[in-house]
Amino acid sequence: MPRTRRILLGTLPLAMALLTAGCQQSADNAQAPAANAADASKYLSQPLVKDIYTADPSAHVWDGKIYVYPSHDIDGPTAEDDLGSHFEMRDYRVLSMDKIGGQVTVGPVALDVKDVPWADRQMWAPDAARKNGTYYLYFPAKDKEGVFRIGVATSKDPMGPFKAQPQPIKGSYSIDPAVFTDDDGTSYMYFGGIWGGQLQRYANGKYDPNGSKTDLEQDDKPALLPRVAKMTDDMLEFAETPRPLQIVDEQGKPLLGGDHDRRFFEASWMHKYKGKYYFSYSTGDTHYLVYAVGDSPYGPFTYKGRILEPVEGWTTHHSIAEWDGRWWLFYADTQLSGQTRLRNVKVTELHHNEDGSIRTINPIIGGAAPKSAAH
Ligand code: FUB
Repeated sequence: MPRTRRILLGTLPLAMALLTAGCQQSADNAQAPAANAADASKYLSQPLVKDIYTADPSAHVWDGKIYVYPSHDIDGPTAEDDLGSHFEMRDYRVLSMDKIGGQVTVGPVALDVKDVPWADRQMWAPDAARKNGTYYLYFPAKDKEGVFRIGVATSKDPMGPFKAQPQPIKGSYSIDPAVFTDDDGTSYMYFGGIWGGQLQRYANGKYDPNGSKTDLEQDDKPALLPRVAKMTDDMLEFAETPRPLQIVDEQGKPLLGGDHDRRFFEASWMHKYKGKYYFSYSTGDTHYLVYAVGDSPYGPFTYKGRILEPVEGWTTHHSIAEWDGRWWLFYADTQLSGQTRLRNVKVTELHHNEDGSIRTINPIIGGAAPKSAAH
């Protein structure tokens, strides 16, 4: 199935969407999204910014302020395919806000692919971390050979500009880095993604350029797993060889490759709640955000359920952050454009139940989000 899922849109003018946005914005050199006539009222929340396209939001709260590190979507010439070749992003812009629902500032270019010596194209989903007054931007990009690596860039300002290290992180591969810092100050990177994210091409330990374009193609065998590695004290390298992060069902059995409703696809995120580790991710071609819970940052993690039903657009990618004593889900859909390659980030409240489970969110008001709608 191609990584494309166009939607039919209504006929309301863009002005209506702007009126119901609930957020203002400021931006340098902003690229205005095309007008879209979607009925804004059917969405659970509205785009955080409307003058550039953004996706894959990684949110952090630093000194009481909220910073969001998204992909910066652009309308490139490449046709849509299963490898995500149409996600042709070339730079990053950081969003910031003093409070949820407040004015959103869109920063200037924080890192451009032309300033990353090893990178060639496709600046995909980033994340950021802070340590000892330095901010670290982690990002996947294809190198000159077309292989995804993960790079790191540093700045003294959370909005950037960031300066990239000359080489990708040694031993890094695939996409979607998420860096989690535990209460003891140790940081871990979670990463990986199948299909266009190339994780399946490392099935035998090293990159196979002729490897599968999707997954292991063995539905009755354990699914491919995300990776985790502890970071070095300087946050610039892996302190150990990345290892697979086990995700099992309630019986302790590994999720299988054919279990597309639950198996890992991409978009790793980690948050800690009441002493438990919550690893969340996207199921990709079934379009769910789901989560699994464990007792250690290395797992194993037991699958627990869905966080978000399918959004409009093929991809779904999120982050979870605590602000002002409440938890928030940052996610994205294609409300503004109706096109998978041109997404817009959003935020909505996330609730943990008494038993630690997460209440499933439906991004469409009153929408049943039937599985058939996700294909
Ligand atoms: O935005 C490009 C890619 O699409 C991301 O890296 C994936 O997580 C998916 O959102």
